[in-house]
Amino acid sequence: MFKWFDQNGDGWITQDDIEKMVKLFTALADNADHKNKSAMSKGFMNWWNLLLEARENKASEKIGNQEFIRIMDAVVIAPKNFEIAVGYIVDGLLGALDRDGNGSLSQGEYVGMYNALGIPPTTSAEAFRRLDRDSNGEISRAEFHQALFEYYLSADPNAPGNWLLGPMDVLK
Ligand SMILES: [Ca+2]
Ligand SMILES: [Ca+2]
Ligand SMILES: [Ca+2]
Repeated sequence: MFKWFDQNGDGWITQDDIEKMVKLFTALADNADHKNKSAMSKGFMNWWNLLLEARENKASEKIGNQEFIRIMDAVVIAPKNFEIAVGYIVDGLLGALDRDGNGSLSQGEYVGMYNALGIPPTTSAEAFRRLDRDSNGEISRAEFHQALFEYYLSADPNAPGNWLLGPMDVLK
């Protein structure tokens, strides 16, 4: 994940990298979809501010790999922080992908994420099946959130949420 955030690959996360992540994610939304673009943008900026506030070396505004992992474990996964960082991004992402506006993701809408992020869609059908826990053919907001929490917090390698990691791995 650090490698993904470090968009220019210089071994540090800086505000430039976060702004590139924002561009990558907001490009998923329709041009006129300011609501979801702004949710994703706020989420990444809140995340960046959490990293900045918790960093040890206040003299420079950059975060290294070890410190990133430490702050993720100690600060970002606290429910209150997770919600305003990752939660905002997830809500904006779901809203942007939900083209028919019914509040959940069909398989076609879900695959849109793979295409837009440049992830080969080979695992998307399997991932969709696993994330759609009640097998009703749609990924609900609750199922999407649960997947994200498991992706970050679950120690169980078989947790369905880890299927989100599959596509993310491709980006490393
Ligand atoms: Ca960087
Ligand atoms: Ca939908
Ligand atoms: Ca479902």
